[in-house]
Amino acid sequence: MGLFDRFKKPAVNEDGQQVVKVTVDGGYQPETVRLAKGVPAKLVFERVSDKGCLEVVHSPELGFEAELPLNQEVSFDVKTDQRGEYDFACGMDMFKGKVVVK
Ligand SMILES: [Cu+2]
Repeated sequence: MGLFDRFKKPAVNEDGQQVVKVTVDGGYQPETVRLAKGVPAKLVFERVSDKGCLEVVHSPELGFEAELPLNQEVSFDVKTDQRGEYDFACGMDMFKGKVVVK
């Protein structure tokens, strides 16, 4: 990995899971979540404002769909056994983010 690579390793919790927080505030921050292949992972969404139409987050590719109550963390386990890019989006697919596993 070069000096200018912006990949930051996600924190790993006591269960050995990569944990990435995604703040939902008129969009997804970060929009791109980078995960290391082969390490169990968890995405933690927290919607902190009413901006946009982001009450629901879903990902057919990653196999989750849920409502995001304001100011509550909602977590999903994410498989990392295959390299690839996997999209997630609001209920109407207007706001998008993605998970990159490599
Ligand atoms: Cu929407």
